[in-house]
Amino acid sequence: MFKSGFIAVIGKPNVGKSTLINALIGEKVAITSPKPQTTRNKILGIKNGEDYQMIFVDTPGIHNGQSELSKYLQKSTETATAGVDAIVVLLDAGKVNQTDYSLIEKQQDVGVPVFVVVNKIDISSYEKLYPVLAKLNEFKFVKKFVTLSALKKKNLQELENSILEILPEGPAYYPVDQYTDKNLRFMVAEIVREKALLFLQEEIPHGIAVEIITYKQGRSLTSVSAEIICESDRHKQIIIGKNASMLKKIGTSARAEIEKLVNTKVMLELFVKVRPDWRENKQVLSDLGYNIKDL
Ligand SMILES: Nc1nc2c(ncn2[C@@H]2O[C@H](COP(=O)(O)OP(=O)(O)OP(=O)(O)O)[C@@H](O)[C@H]2O)c(=O)[nH]1
Ligand SMILES: [Mg+2]
Repeated sequence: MFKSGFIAVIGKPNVGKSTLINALIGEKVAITSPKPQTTRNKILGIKNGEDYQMIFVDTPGIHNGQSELSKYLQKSTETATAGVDAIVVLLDAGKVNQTDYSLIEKQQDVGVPVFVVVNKIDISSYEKLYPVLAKLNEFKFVKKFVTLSALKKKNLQELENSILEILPEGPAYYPVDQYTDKNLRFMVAEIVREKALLFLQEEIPHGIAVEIITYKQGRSLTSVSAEIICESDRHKQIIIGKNASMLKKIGTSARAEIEKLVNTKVMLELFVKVRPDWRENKQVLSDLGYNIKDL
């Protein structure tokens, strides 16, 4: 019997949703960063077993911003649980609060098995964890509670086994050699954004987007030019840095990773462009792939 199904992974920003999906798939499907609001799209991570296909849906962390971009992110998360076969609500062991409890409670209405997974146990003590687990146990409808570390790949098997148990019989929805629904162009833009998130500080990360301008893949060389879009001249200066040092740092780090992904040498040209209102402009958002109508 072949089993297959969709599993949405939801939770507050920064709890480790993308890290968990990457760890389960064993490939980098989604970018991760210490800054909240890293993921902006619903991204599928496909885990292919001999007799199953688990399709994990990565989602933007829940938050209540007011910008058009925020509305897009909120809608992505809301629609992510429609039609899935199971839901994983992910919590950060050290930061569980009322928002998490409300989110768990809400999933009861969806009517599919819900798993509550407490992540980052590598940096949490049992004394701290115990009251959290006691409180979580009050949610009787939850199918299973799992504690794990996505980063250290600890106890992933227990989650996998539990999901496999409830996975319905079904076909492989995607070719079995495919591990994501996104194309290389999308992933290249995301890698550039990840490096920018990593190296830039304070308010800038939330205010940037990356757009691929040209993408030419040859046999031994892939040429990419991309624009980092930001919201002000001051941000532009910081992103470029003194003698273009910051842009070089982002570019060098991104290029090394893109080379591994596309398996050729990579020429990466980065430009920085100011678009003060990009997070509010529906047309620009749509051009960047954040179109609320697609959700
Ligand atoms: N110590 C520790 N850190 C972790 C673990 N899992 C994730 N992290 C870190 O937590 C941060 C956030 O991880 P992400 O996977 O980007 O979190 P996310 O939930 O996808 O965040 P958004 O996309 O912003 O909603 C990163 O710095 C990860 O390295 C874990 O098990 N242990
Ligand atoms: Mg994420």
